Amino acid sequence: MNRRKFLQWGALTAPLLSFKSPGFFQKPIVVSTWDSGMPVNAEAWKVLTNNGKSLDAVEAGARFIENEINCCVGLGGYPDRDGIVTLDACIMDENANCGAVAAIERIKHPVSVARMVMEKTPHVLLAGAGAQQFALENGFTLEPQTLSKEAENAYEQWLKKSEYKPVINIENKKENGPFAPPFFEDGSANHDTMGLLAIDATGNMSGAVTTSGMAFKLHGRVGDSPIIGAGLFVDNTIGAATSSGVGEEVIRICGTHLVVEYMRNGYSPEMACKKACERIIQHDREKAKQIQVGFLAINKKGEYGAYSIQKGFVFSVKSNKENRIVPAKYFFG
Ligand code: SD4
Repeated sequence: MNRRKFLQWGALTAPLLSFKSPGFFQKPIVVSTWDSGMPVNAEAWKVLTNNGKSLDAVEAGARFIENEINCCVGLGGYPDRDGIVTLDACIMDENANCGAVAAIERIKHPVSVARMVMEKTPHVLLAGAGAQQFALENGFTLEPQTLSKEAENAYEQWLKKSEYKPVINIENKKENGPFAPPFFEDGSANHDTMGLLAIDATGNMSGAVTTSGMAFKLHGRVGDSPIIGAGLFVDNTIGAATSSGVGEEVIRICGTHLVVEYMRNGYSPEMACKKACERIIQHDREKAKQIQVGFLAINKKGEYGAYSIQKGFVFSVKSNKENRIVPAKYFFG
């Protein structure tokens, strides 16, 4: 392509690239996955309106939902195939500092362990028994190895068929109340994830993710949620993204890193999320029709947007002007 043609092409595509998402310039702001993000945002908002740092805000939001024993995030979540709850979490700040824990057991606040990995060690990710050991050495308490009542019921049901079958949009629990864990007669697999992104009053951006991962997974399975660049990515000069859904598909495309790179190339948060979903669909369209993946992103201006493969992905927004649940656009539904 010669220079003239290139410039013409640029002029034609510029309006597309500057496509505006439904959001508008604003800070502070916090966005989070699913409708269960509303009370999570409220918790983060307390920090943000107190001139707090975005890093403290996302940690506070994630801790709030980890505390909800009747929620599928945290120790109240559904177990793996062997009946054990294993948790994944990560956190990332405006200076590209990041920390994560994967497949950690019997620790109530994996997001805070992730933050400690970030702040106290030269590492990014600790897994399994080592992550638990690190948590215990740093003042966290070992919780009992029990399942919540709902998780136990679901696990018993699931054992009848023992079939690993992720359920699309299981996280959208409006019908069951904001925190009620979904319960299915046939024990079909459930999962849940809280991903949140915040910009504080100084304009700095952070993100956090916490999850019990896909229910009835193999013991030791790690999803996208604690993987920096898959379940979460923050570039303070550009924007941040988080994901929910079948983590293997997100890992395969380095999903949230891809979303941020699309924003770097001029796409709006919503278009960047759409293009990342497209990447998954391009790999295997028929398979993609059977699964859910949703991306949520925010850019430096405080514009936000999301996109999912299936209908039903929603996210929550809180700023000075908004406090609402927003449905994401989607490919199939
Ligand atoms: C995982 N991405 O473990 C997570 C699951 C999830 O809502 O997002 N659930 O693959």
